[in-house]
Amino acid sequence: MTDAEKGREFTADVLFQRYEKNPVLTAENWPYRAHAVFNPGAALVDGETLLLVRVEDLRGFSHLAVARSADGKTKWRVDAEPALVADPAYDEQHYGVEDPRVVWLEPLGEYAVAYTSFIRDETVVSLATTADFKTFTRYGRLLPPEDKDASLFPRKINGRFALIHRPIIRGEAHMWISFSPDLEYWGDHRLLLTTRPASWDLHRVGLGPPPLETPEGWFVIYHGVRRTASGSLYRTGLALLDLDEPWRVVRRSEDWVFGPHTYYEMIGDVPGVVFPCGTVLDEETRELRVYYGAADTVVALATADFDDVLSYLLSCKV
Ligand code: BMA
Repeated sequence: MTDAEKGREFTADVLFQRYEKNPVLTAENWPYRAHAVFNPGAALVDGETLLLVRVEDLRGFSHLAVARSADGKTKWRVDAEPALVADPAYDEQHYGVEDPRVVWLEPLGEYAVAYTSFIRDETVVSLATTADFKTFTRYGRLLPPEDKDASLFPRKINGRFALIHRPIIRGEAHMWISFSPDLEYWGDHRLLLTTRPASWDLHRVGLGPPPLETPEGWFVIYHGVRRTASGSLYRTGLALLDLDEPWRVVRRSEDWVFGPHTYYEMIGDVPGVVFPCGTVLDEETRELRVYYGAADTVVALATADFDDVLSYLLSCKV
């Protein structure tokens, strides 16, 4: 039976296809000693796909490094040196920097990278901007409590910069949105998207790649966590936020749309994890490329027809 005959054209489980040559990057591709490469941010730079990849060394500490490809799928070129390492001058402990989300930040005319860093043994969110992924302007840590999974929106919303992030508050892990006039002072914190009882995303939720602007609203991919007897399962869901009032969730998928399944997602340092941090949308073909860490070990790619994904999401409730 075809998917259409099963009535599954736009159901969650058929939207994303794994790239047949996955994984696209592994530690073997690295020009220096690395243990694992995963959870990359993504951007289009000079017509090429640039991945800012989390590279874990053999101490277990991570830094960020650049890989480029003309078609975003093949012939990756990896820089000989790391791009961004933890900097104690900005309160970043030497344990490393992780899980970057990259946006082209219109008002600054630069890329903004939000990433996880460590202070007093706790994870927090740091921000840096760059024009070339070689030199970075560091803003340091953004907000005080334990925090992760952050990205700026690509433009100001009603005159303010906006940030989605995932603080841990009283042990709960929900997504929040905060606003700033200058990228330094943050406020108007609002609860955005919460875990759902008994669901696949009951224990934790966190932003995946940066929000993408569409005429219907801000398109968001997020990860949800369910703890099981044999570890945590990290799956992926979708949400749509109001364009002008992005703290309002107007659609949310009830099902996960992408979950760990294949060998490179089930075998590795942390089995059962798909963790997308970057997307590239091909405006001409409408192909959405989602780059994700698989099992905290390798970088993989899933593609989808963006219009099918949006049709599916618009068919969902909140
Ligand atoms: C999250 C983050 C990710 C990681 C995931 C699965 O909390 O730390 O970096 O990929 O756990 O281990």
